[in-house]
Amino acid sequence: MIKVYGVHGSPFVRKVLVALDYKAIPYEIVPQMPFSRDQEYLKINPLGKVPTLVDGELTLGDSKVICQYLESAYPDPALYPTDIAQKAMAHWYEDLCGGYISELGAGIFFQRFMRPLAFKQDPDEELVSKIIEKKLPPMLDYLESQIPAHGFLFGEFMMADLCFVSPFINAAYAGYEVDAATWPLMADLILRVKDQAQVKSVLEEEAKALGMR
Ligand SMILES: N[C@@H](CCC(=O)N[C@@H](CS)C(=O)NCC(=O)O)C(=O)O
Repeated sequence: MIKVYGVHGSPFVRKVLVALDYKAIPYEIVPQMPFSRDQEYLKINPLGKVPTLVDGELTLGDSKVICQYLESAYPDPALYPTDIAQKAMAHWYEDLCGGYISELGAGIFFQRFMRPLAFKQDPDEELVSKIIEKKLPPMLDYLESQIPAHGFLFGEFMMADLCFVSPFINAAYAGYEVDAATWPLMADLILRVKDQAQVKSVLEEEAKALGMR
């Protein structure tokens, strides 16, 4: 059976679990904390990051690569568009949201959620304000400009929709909500993605793991 190394709460682990659930592929989660520098784990993922997916002889250590592998190996139901230009856009969205925008969401999450909880330190509110007031608005303006008035980014729910929303799920754990008056399409997409059955069930597990339920 496929193994996923990681923990609930990571936006990258979330992508992989949603993809597996969406495609109804059985898997087990092997609990693995990020930043642990666990020597055994570094043997299968030298970066020490989560997730890592192990499928028989195959070991992959990056959520984007994992999701693309799952899409090729288990194409139905699809989580990426087949049209070449749309697929390229989906990959661009995944890079942007899993890279820079995810770092911004993680910044808020780390300062306001992890720092007090795990390290008993006060959050750096100056840093958080800079993210919320200066860095996120141009990103949200861009995301807002990409969302159609109806349906999901490519019609049906796909990985790109989860990538748009995921950094803001983590930021919301730390009390940040996207302002629906300024970015109405984005605020609505967040609600609709969170309401997808497979996303909902992974988020329920996250809430338990993060002590919210
Ligand atoms: N590009 C990687 C990023 C994974 C990542 O940064 N995961 C975080 C947890 S949310 C991590 O393991 N951080 C530990 C570290 O940076 O050492 C992916 O998409 O899987």
